[in-house]
Amino acid sequence: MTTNKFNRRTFLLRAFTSGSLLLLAGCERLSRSEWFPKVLDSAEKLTQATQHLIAPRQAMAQEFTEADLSPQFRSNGTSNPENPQYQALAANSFADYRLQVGGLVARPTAFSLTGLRSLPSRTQITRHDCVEGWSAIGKWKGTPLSVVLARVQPKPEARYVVFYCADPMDGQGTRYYESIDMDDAHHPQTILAYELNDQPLPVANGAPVRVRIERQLGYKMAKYIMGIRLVDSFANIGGGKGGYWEDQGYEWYAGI
Ligand SMILES: Nc1nc2c(c(=O)[nH]1)N[C@H]1C(S)=C(S)[C@@H](COP(=O)(O)O)O[C@H]1N2
Ligand SMILES: [Mo]
Repeated sequence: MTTNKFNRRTFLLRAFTSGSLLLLAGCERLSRSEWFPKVLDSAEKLTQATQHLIAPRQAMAQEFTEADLSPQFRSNGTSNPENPQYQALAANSFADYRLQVGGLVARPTAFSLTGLRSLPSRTQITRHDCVEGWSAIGKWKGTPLSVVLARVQPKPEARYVVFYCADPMDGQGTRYYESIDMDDAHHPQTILAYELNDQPLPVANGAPVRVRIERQLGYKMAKYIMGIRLVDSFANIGGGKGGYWEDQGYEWYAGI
């Protein structure tokens, strides 16, 4: 049984990576054979690597060069959270900051800024597109979210990653928050950024940590991240739509 599954998986991996016309012919023939539908049934059991190969969502966002950098990366939305706890952390250069990662994970962990910086990092020069109609190219450095997830070990039922931010959005205790699914969470360009243009992330752009999700619009890229939770639903979080702007009517999936 196990050997059988392995063979099918190996076959599919080869088929999907071969990129040949023979494959198409093969698929047509296979679809009429008896066991092919069974393979499709077990599609969810395919390795994540295989899914990435076949899912266009996993394509990389364009990356640019230093020559393309915008002279200045503007700030939008909150530029300095009116939150006493945040202000106290900022006053001490975020030495006491702890990124709390919990929810549906086997090992809830609090990461200091030094701790995050000591993990493997990724640097990328990308274009940020805001729905309000402006773009800017910036150079971001940070910890791939996949690295952090590997540390905390998401449980199988985890479906979304929710980012909880420091900035109050009204007088009622509503704070900015956002969420993405596990595909975006594992995308190589999804990073917890702590540097912008070779400098520690400025407060105006989300210090000490903000997320970059390069295939989505600007409002997905939560700034001032204080906590991350893995959940199986966001029905009971905020207005239940998966983000502050989503609760006001924006699309949850803001792919570009
Ligand atoms: N916590 C928080 N994150 C946020 C926002 C915000 O107001 N608060 N604004 C969003 C929007 S609409 C955009 S376009 C970008 C702006 O990022 P920037 O300030 O680095 O330009 O952050 C996004 N993330
Ligand atoms: Mo935006």
